[in-house]
Amino acid sequence: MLKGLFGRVTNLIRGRANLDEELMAELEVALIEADVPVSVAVNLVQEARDRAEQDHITDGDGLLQLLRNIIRRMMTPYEQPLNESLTPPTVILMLGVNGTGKTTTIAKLAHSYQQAGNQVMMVAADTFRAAAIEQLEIWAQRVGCDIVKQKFGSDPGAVVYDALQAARARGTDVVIIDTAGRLHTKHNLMAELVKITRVIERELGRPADEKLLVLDATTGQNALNQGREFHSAVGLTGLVLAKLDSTAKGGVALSLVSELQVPIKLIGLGEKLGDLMAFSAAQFADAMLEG
Ligand SMILES: Nc1nc2c(ncn2[C@@H]2O[C@H](COP(=O)(O)OP(=O)(O)OP(=O)(O)O)[C@@H](O)[C@H]2O)c(=O)[nH]1
Ligand SMILES: [Mg+2]
Repeated sequence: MLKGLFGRVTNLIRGRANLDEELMAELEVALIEADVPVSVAVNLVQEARDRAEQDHITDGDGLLQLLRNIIRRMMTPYEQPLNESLTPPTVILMLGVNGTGKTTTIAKLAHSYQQAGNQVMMVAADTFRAAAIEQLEIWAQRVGCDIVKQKFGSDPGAVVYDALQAARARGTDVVIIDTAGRLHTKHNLMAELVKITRVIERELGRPADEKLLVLDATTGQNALNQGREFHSAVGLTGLVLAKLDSTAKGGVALSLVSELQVPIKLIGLGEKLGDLMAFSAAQFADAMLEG
């Protein structure tokens, strides 16, 4: 499902009989064009050059394997499982600007927790759009999980408060909260999200177990800017890279971790309930540079 994230890089190198400086320069350009930040691309190529010399690697396929290893090592610290609370419920706050894939990711995640035998509750705290509440309801029905909602326009903090009370009363295992991706202003949005995190902290006596930012992997630099803003506002615990099935520019993942130093917890690979995977550095590196 996950492949060819570095299509051009792979095609450039595969089958080359020897490695010259021209190829290394082209490699750097191809990495940058796949959304790898310039400084990271320069370091990657330098490390590849040094190791190729050390290990007497002289052809393209050997270089591809080298790059896979380097990228895997770079990404491994950012491969971490979802935090789960020892005292239920585990609370997951899903964040992200509009259209990145929040609601779809919530549905996929709820499905996966349900399949594993957990009792799941969705929380409709995107009260800014009436359609957002309806969408989440449809997903909750499909997944067969609980949902807590209020009227369109109600206070999201109050929705979350009610939901946490209900989750305790019902013995819910996992609570997944949908939030708005857009309000009248960006300032209002961030203020509201911070307020939600405070309600959770007050009710649980600890922060949310996960504050996940959903990013659209096809948006490159925008994803990075969103990452910076949300991280500085609420302190993210992880990233979700949605729509990785729709891009040949997987470099955004390298860019995000090198800049934010926040783990990538999940990746989205399509629109169906089953299209969600835990992030794996090894799989990612292999997919980026297919053999
Ligand atoms: N190909 C692909 N499409 C996805 C993926 N995740 C979500 N989508 C699609 O992206 C679009 C937006 O997804 P939503 O889940 O509604 O996004 P959202 O962040 O909740 O958007 P708002 O509620 O408008 O803020 C939908 O058409 C989804 O089907 C994915 O991993 N791959
Ligand atoms: Mg939504």
